[in-house]
Amino acid sequence: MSSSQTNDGSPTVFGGTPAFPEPLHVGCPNLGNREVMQQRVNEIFERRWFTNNGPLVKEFEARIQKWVGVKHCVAMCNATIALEIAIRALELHGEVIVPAYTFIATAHALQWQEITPVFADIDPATHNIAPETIEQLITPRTTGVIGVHVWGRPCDTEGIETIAAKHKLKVMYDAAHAFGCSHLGKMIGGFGWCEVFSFHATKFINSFEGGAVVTDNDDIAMKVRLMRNFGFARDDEVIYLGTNGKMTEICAAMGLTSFEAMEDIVAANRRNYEAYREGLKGLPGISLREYDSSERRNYQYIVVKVDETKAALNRDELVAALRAQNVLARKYFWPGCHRMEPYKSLFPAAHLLLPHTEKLAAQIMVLPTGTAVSEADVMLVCGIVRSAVERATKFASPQNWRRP
Ligand code: T4K
Repeated sequence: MSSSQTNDGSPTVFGGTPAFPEPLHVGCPNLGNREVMQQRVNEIFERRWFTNNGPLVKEFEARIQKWVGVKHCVAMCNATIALEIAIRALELHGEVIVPAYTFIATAHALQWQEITPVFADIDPATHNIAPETIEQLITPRTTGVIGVHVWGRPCDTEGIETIAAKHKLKVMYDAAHAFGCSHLGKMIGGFGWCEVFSFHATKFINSFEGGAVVTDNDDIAMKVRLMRNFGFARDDEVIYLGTNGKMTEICAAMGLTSFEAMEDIVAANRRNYEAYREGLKGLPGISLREYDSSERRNYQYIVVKVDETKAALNRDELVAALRAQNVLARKYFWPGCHRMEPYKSLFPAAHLLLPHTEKLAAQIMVLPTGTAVSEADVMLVCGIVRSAVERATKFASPQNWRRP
């Protein structure tokens, strides 16, 4: 028995030593083979080629391209810059429809370039943009739609693209969560005009910081490559407006190392997901978002919905109970982009059109997983959730309301 457990093996949920002596993070990075990584770093030093489309960046792009099955992969310093560059390459302007239930970077990538993000509601069953909400948001200024494959679950690409085609809108996807996932038998990365992956430290595959635009469209790829490197076509010749979106060699080294560990990472994520499923089974008001195993999934996010009408405690109370035990559960994507600046000042009434986003953002918490989290850790986390829910239920039950 560890010091973090009581005599009966259950975690010390209320008071006492935290169940975990060190914080258990959501998004603790997956490492890959450290020796191989160190070897790559040594080679970078020997070559003295640190950035500007070096050999490891080219290798990383070639491997992503092949794995995803697209013609082009352009690696970048992060997904936010990749989104901004992709948006420019598609020549989006005016208004672009995006879900409010996403990481703030999706909206900021538009607003940063003075394009108005118009927030659409989600389908509460999938957490993704609901195609039927898109049409009512289209105005003469609308030029595109950005779907987000939230938690790696693919958007309803057919639904979105049918509406977009009808209104001559361009569609791209924020696939920050969805590397290694498939949809209708095809890898994510091959949908829309282009898609954007994130390789941030907290992601399924990571390059410390990193991202990529993937596309089958030669023209988009050419523009994205130019914009990534200040618009340089060759030495001393700038032919396009650009910025600095380049991925460094050290990031590509990590990206390759992480890519090679992909199957181990999926296996650890899947093992933890199954353990959470078992450990949270039957708890009133607690539902784990299920993965559809008929397609490729990365199992990177453990997403739990807390229904306070059944659990007798709300999401924030449960997150507080977990944090007291050093389990740093996260409330992604609370409170929704529309309730963050500058959007809440720009569109103070946006929430009126976003009932599902509002409800879900208040109910979801994300729990730790990845190669740094063991099955035993998962069982302990589930024990904390179970104790918190059982205790809340006990206090909420009418027989406990009587005076002693
Ligand atoms: N689109 C979507 C849909 C996204 O979710 C994101 C990013 C983007 C676009 C933009 O991609 P990038 O430009 O970042 O490539 C985190 C990540 O920073 C962010 O990449 C991610 N989505 C988002 C969902 O989560 P924060 O603000 O919660 O980050 P932070 O620093 O709190 O880290 C999350 C947890 O990870 C912490 O509890 C600590 C742990 N952690 C973090 C780092 C960096 C570690 O244990 N080790 C580490 O090295 O946004």
